[in-house]
Formats: sequence, C-alpha cells, structure tokens
Amino acid sequence: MTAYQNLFTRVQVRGPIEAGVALPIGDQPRTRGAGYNRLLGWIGNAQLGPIYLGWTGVASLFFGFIAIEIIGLNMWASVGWDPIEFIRRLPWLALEPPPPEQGLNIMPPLAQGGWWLMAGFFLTTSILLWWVRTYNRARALGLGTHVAWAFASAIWLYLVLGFIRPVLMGSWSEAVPFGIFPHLDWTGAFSITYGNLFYNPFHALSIAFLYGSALLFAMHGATILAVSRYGGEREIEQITDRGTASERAALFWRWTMGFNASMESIHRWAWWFAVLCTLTGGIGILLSGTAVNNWYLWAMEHHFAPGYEVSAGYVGPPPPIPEAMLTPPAAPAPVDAPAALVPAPADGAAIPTPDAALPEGNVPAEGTVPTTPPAERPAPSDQAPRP
Ligand code: 07D
Ligand code: 07D
Repeated sequence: MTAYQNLFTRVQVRGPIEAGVALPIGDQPRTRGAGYNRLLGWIGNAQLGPIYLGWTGVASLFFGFIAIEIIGLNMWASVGWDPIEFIRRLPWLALEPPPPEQGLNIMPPLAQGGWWLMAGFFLTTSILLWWVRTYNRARALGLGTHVAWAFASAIWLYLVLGFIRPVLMGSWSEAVPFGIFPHLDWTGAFSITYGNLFYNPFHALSIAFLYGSALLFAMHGATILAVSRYGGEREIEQITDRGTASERAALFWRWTMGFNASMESIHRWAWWFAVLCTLTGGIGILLSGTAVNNWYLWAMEHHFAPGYEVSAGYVGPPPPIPEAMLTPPAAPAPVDAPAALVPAPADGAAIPTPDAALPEGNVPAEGTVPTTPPAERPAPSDQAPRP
C-alpha cells in the first residue's frame, strides 16, 4: 500500500484551458496563448496563461528591462567588455551611487553615479507600476487589495534604503549600490557605521517578524498538508463543520499548545508578520543617521545595552609595570659551576640550599634551587610542620 505522504504535489488537473472570468469593461484583453506544463504542475497549477499584461504591465516590464540593461552594461564595461570576466566576476561587480561630493545632484556625471541614478529611477518606476498592476488586477477580480498593501510594505523598505533616507541625509551616496556582494558590503558597513544594528530596536522587531513569518509559514503549511487527506486545503468551507480537516487541524494545536488560530485568523497572522517585517525594518533604517548616530551608545543610554566597563571589567590606562619586572634578568650561571644547577637528590631527603652549595659570586639560575633556607620555608599544607 502506498504510504500517505504528500510533500510534493501529486495531482495535476488537465482539461480544456480555463479562460477565467470576463474582464471589466475598459480593460485590455489578456494574451491569447495558454497551455499546460508538467514541471509547473509539480509546484502549482499546470496551466500557464492567459496573462493579463495591460499597459501598466507592459510599461513595468519595459522600465525594468531598461534598469537591468543599465546595470548590466555598466558592470560589463567595468571588466573591459570581456564576456568571460563579466560572468566570472558578476557577483562582485557593482554600479555604485554618486560619491558624497555630488550630494543630491540629480545630474551627476554618468560615470560618477549618473548611471546609478538613472537605473534607480527606472527600477523604481518599474516596481511602482507593478504595484499599480497588483492593485488593479485585484479590483478587477473583485478581490481585497491585501496583496498590493503587503507589497507596498516591501516597497516602503526599498524606498527608505534607496531614496527617502538618502534624501533626508542630503546625499545619494548614502544609498545602496546595485550588485550582489556589493549590496551585502553596504549592509555590513551600514551596521558598523551606526554602531551595530543589533541595538536598533526596529531591526530587532524586523528580525522577530522575519523569524515569526518562517515559523508561522512552517506551522500553517505543515498543518494543511497533514489534514489534506481530509480535504484540508478546502479550509474556508469547513470552518464551522465538525469532524472536518479544519476541526482536526484546530484540535491538533489546541491539544499541543492550548490555543489555535482559526482558519481565517492564521492568514491574518501570516499577513501581519510579513508586512510588519519590512514596515518596522524601514522605520529602523530611516532613524539611523537621521535621529540616532550610534545604536550601541543609544542602547547604553536607554539601559538596553551594558556599558563597556560592566561587560569587560576595568578598561583604562594600564597599571604601572612593577620595578622588578623592568630590571634586566640575571646573567646566566657559568657552565663550569656545578653548584649552579644542582639536581634534586634521588631520595628527596635534602634540597641543597644556596647558603650551603654556592661558592662566592655564583648565582643560581632562577628556579633551579630554592633561595629560602629550609627553616624559613612554609610548611606544605598537607604535612605536619618540621620539628
Ligand atoms: C526568494 C523571491 C525571488 C527574488 C529573488 C531576487 C535580483 C537582483 C540584480 C545582479 C527572497 C532576485 C534578485 C533581481 C539581481 C543585480 C544587480 C525573495 C525571493 C530571487 N536585495 N540581501 C539577496 C535584493 C537588500 C541582504 C539575494 C533586492 C538590502 C542579505 C538577492 C533588494 C539589505 C542577503 C537579493 C535587496 C539586503 C541578501 C537573494 C532591493 C537589507 C543575502 C534574495 C530591491 C535588507 C542574500 C548574495 C531573496 C544573498 C540576499 C536581492 C535589498 C541584505 C540577490 C532585489 C539593501 C544579508 N538579496 N538586501 O532570495 O544571497 O529574497 O546575497 O531592495 O544573504 Mg538583498
Ligand atoms: C529588501 C524589501 C525590498 C524589496 C523589494 C523587491 C525586485 C526584483 C525580480 C522576482 C528584504 C523588489 C524586487 C527589484 C524582483 C524577480 C526576478 C526585503 C526587502 C521591493 N539581520 N540588516 C534586516 C537579520 C545584521 C542590516 C531585515 C538577521 C547585522 C541592514 C531583517 C541577522 C548587520 C538592514 C534582518 C541580521 C545587519 C538589515 C530585512 C542576524 C550586517 C536593513 C527584512 C541573525 C553586518 C534591513 C532595519 C527584509 C532592515 C535589515 C535580519 C544581522 C544590517 C529582519 C536575522 C548586524 C543595513 N535584517 N543585519 O525583509 O530593515 O528584507 O533593517 O545576524 O536595511 Mg539585518
């Protein structure tokens, strides 16, 4: 018997192409072509198309293409138009924003951030047009505009990083460069410049929502897969029924942790966690360098981080070096002086002392013989004192 496991999509529906609902009057027609694809069917719906492009879709793709062209050609030029080098070094190539001396100049020389500014303009236009498209398509289908507003939250962080904060700081040089590793270098440098972003409470909130999103996604995805043998993916129609996949899923969580999200509320949890990740993140970036220059010092002021003196003990000018440590070490004993290095007798009965063993002027090498006469030596703690 086949074991019940359904981690991968196993059912692919095929039939006449589904055309979808009629579009509102005034909308452009969708593309005509549509077909089936087995690979896509493994991860989602096997039907591809028809796509609604509309003028926002076409314009968005067009501007996005121009942005990628500007970025790509600048990167290619930076390796002397060598195609092999371009591919080999692509992850490290960059298109940098204007240098600080250009301030907010919107017409800097092309090689000094002019290309960056243009690419940024086209990319932003493309992203905003894509947002309009998500909003309009949702309206055309009679949906809520939740996707558009969630996307807007990501766009908020993007705009803060590349536009709003640089404008407030008075310089495009504050913005993120285009490039795979270069944008990570920027991210690392940003944290260091502002005294460690971990002490920025909005970065912390953003992380909590990021991790929370992953956890919620895992919990919800797993729950629905686990009850899919009872039709769990038809969650909404089962909300109020007993004995359904929905009720079992709810009971599972109520039994394991006492509380369960409802089939409706779990999607609100997911939406809010995802949206708040970039919303709080954008606030955190916006405050850095504008309101707060050093998050570590800020956190110390607000008793949120310990001071150095608490965490690392005494930090200050080093204590003076003892005089004895500054005197040069004693000259080594002449090799022909047998008393200088006296091995301990095998029976351990008597340890030679300087007074007994050393001729005049012969100094034992440090550590070879005790310098305190036997009578004055402290008794070993586990032995009785000598008579
Ligand atoms: C899986 C959906 C698909 C999207 C993908 C991304 C491009 C860029 C452009 C070569 C989850 C497509 C990528 C179109 C190509 C050029 C010039 C989404 C999925 C597959 N980052 N970041 C990446 C962007 C910022 C950070 C990867 C964009 C901030 C860290 C990818 C932006 C900071 C790490 C990427 C942006 C930051 C990454 C994978 C915009 C702080 C990684 C992204 C527009 C938030 C990871 C080498 C991914 C990596 C990574 C794209 C902004 C930090 C190249 C488009 C400035 C620490 N970022 N990022 O899967 O592997 O997202 O880097 O703001 O470790 Mg980034
Ligand atoms: C970037 C939203 C914009 C993207 C858009 C998409 C296209 C292409 C193409 C599909 C991601 C446009 C799409 C153009 C589409 C195709 C083909 C969302 C974006 C509009 N951090 N950190 C965060 C952690 C440290 C730093 C957030 C963890 C260090 C900076 C997140 C750690 C330093 C910034 C987060 C850690 C540092 C962040 C990002 C651990 C580096 C930000 C949330 C464990 C040394 C950003 C307030 C997000 C932010 C950010 C996580 C460490 C720097 C929660 C887990 C201390 C500068 N960090 N970080 O969703 O908001 O991004 O900070 O160490 O700017 Mg961080």
